[in-house]
Amino acid sequence: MSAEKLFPEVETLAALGSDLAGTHKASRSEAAARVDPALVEADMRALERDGYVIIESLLGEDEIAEIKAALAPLLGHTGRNAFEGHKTQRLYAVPEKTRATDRLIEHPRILALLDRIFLPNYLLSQCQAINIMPGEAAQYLHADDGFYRVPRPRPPLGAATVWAIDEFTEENGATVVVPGSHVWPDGRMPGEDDRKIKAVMPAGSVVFYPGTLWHGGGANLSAAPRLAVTCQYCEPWLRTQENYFLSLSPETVKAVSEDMRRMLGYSIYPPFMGMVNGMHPKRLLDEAGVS
Ligand SMILES: O=C(O)CCC(=O)C(=O)O
Repeated sequence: MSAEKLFPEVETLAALGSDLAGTHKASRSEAAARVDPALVEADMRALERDGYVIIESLLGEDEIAEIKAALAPLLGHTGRNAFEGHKTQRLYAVPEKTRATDRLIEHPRILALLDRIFLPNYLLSQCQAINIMPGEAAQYLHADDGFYRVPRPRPPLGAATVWAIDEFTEENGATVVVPGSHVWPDGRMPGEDDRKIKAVMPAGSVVFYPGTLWHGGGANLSAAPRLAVTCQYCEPWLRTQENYFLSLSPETVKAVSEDMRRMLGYSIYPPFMGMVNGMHPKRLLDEAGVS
């Protein structure tokens, strides 16, 4: 399958002729639309070629410090199995617990890529903090959207970011990616001979990859933890990993931006997937006086 077909041009909003919503039409992020198209194009070419792109230093020192301070008291128990990592702290349902990471979830540079890859009104599938502690073994390699049982090779059904809140180094558990594995067919798994790259990057940087790319958390051979925040997104017609529809409080929905609300389920996949009592879910916000 050619690279172009892996990232087919998604329908424009205007082409979404089946959007029957009268008031709350499908929409995209205004901030993402303002990102320099040359940057988005370069990121897309890297994604098509390699299956991942590292975008360095998107966060300032103050932002990193704020995220660290917000996450530190929330991080506690370690993983329950080898996938989560027995020496890895994982914090789930992050949007319900802190606003400090919203800037990662809705970063315009990331949404600009998602706007190119997915249909309008794509969803946030999960957001978690991952703190890999010293002595942790490498996570087994996997492709994030493998649980959607649609044969590969195919366009991605999900996509992920891993944000380096601590610097990612060769030793401390930087995400390991398998370049080019996003185009592999079903049944092909990474072997010893396949090239693997550690996403070494300064704090405040992000590695972005489609859900079809083989990757995993690295082994932490250093003496310090490696803190990351990962956000995953999916097509608007798929089930999300975290069930935000049930788990978000009204206070959280009130506090987040329009872009976040849309990604958290206050949106439909036209013509009506996601409706509430036959109406657009944003009617609930209208009725509650949340603008
Ligand atoms: O922590 C990382 O670098 C990646 C973790 C990951 O891929 C996962 O938990 O699904």
